[in-house]
Amino acid sequence: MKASANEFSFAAEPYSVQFDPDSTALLIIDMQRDFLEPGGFGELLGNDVSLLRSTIEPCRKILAAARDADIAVIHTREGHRPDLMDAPASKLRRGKLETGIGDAGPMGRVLVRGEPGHDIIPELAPAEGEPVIDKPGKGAFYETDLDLILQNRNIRTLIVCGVTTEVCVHTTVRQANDRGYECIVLSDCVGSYFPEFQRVGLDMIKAQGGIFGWVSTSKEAVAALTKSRS
Ligand code: TIU
Repeated sequence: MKASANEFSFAAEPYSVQFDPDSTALLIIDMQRDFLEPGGFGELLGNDVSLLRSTIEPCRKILAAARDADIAVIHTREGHRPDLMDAPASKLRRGKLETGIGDAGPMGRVLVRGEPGHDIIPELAPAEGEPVIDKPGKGAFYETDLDLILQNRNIRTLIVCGVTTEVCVHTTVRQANDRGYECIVLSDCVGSYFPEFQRVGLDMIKAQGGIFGWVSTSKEAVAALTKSRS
């Protein structure tokens, strides 16, 4: 429903949220082979990566809708320089992994930029003109130019997808919220290796009147974006 000039409404929890398509971006977090395919960082951490794959189809739908509606699209990837100089020693040590960050794995060196595992999955490959933010940390605002890119495009609202819900999605949403962005997280477009963390992670975003933002679904988001440009 159109609320005022260029203001549209999004069905969400804990209550519906207004957005202006010109100041809205779709932010897709770390939909990389390293997290979604066997042999990558996610599996080396001991996780069942198949749990994340249900996010691919809803992400594909919202990505197509955002492109059709001419909404800004931004992708992120977690990874490090080949010399690993941007990886804290604590991160390299963490987990006491036999094959860890920077080591050779089935998809190249684990979580290293330029390696096959670091790529975004082919289903969600970035299109020309869609910025890809390479981030060394969990949060997409940490030591990246994401904030600058959003400010230069006058973006105020972020529709957030990606993996994993309680790690990189949560860290990014918390960082965005403190910077004044309004985040709408799509429950079927974010995934966790832990079903309990998925549920609680989403509850934490929308609790207390939307303490970090809103939770909606790809269906609602596709409907809202389609309406905004019809
Ligand atoms: N391990 C895990 O759940 N996630 C990460 O390390 N990175 C992201 O969430 N992208």
